[in-house]
Amino acid sequence: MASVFVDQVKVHLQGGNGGAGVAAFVRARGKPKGKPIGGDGGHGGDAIIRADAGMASLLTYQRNPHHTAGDGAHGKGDHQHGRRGEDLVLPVPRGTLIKDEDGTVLADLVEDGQELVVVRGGRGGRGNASFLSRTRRAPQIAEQGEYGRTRSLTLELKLIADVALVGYPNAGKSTLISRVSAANPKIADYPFTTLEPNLGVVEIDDRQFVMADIPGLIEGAASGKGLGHEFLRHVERARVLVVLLDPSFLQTDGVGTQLDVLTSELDSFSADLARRPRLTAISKGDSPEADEAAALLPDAMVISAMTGEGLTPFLHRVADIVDSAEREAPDRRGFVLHRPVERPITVRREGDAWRVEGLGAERAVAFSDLTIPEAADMAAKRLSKLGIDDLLRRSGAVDGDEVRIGDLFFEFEPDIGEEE
Ligand SMILES: Nc1nc2c(ncn2[C@@H]2O[C@H](COP(=O)(O)OP(=O)(O)OP(=O)(O)O)[C@@H](O)[C@H]2O)c(=O)[nH]1
Ligand SMILES: [Mg+2]
Repeated sequence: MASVFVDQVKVHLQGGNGGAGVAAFVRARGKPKGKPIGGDGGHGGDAIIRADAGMASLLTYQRNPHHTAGDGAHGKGDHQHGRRGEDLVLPVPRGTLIKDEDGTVLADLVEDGQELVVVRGGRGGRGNASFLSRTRRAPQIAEQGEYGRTRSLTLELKLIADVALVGYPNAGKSTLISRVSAANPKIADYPFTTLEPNLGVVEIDDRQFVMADIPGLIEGAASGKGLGHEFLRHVERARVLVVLLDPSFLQTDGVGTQLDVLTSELDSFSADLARRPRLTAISKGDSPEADEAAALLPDAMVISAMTGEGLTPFLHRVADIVDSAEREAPDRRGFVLHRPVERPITVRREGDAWRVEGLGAERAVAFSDLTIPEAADMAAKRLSKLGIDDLLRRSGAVDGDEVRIGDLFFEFEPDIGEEE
């Protein structure tokens, strides 16, 4: 159980490329131009992030952060459309937050199967059969497939534990979890032995809950001292907190002070955490100082992970509080934000030229062969319709300037295509 706990990774995902449409004709006797029969390219596969109850950590993405969805196949003659590219599905543990590069939370995947399409595959290009119209009987043109986009995202896992053990360094948290569950964290008589949270399933009679052992907290933890701040995020998701106080000579603060410090750190971290049900326990009940501590805090339960003293009633009490917390606040629902992934069209200087960016602009010129007058004409009309001529002119472009869209370089001639 004491596996390495990766809780934040950056992934770089790419949608599949769209397949190209094709320009093809079938020649029928007596019809010199032939009938267009070029099929469309298939769309590229999407990149999808999906919560999966079988996943325990984000470790695999730390080792391997780059993933790409399948490409769409090219269209063929005879009206055959290319096959759609295969979707890329990344399974993540429940409780994973997805953030974009600005830090905006896009989804909080809590339930098994909950998913978010994070990158759409590139669109397949249309074949010339799609351009057939009453005025265009023999279209020579076909579109290219769109490139799959790349997107970098941060995945962040917050533990989903029923109970989190909160206490000073050395309070005996790791010893306790190793005694009551299969978790097997490192234990030592120096502070900050635990650097990463450990999860363990606790079973008592026929009851069961998940306990988290987190690194020790010290005064100022909520504002970043020690290891505290980082790990209080994990505590946030636990339904119940067990505040574990250490009566032994290892601590300079007495149990009363420990309780005050821990309480104020939890409360100042978040209002949400301040309302969390809590149980206070004194650890190391076998130690010579335990009786004195117990007399100071008569409401606290006294336990010893070493001898097992008090553990059975303690675990039942924890299970009771978990049960009632569960009844009051059923599972938190995750959410998925649906927002347009397309960026608006922008123009910027690139050396002496103008670079136009945005999916719409790239789509407008994505023909397989722009030397065909028909294709060039249609591209110019699309650009003008999107307002790109205006945008360029407002940015300061003049006739004859070089304009770049995707891989395409051409001269700015704002009059083309403006009649329609
Ligand atoms: N006598 C006695 N000693 C204990 C008991 N539980 C833990 N200890 C000792 O206390 C010391 C600290 O134990 P840990 O379990 O590593 O403490 P921790 O709270 O996980 O510490 P950090 O990970 O540093 O925050 C070790 O030397 C343990 O052997 C107990 O019930 N009785
Ligand atoms: Mg520990």
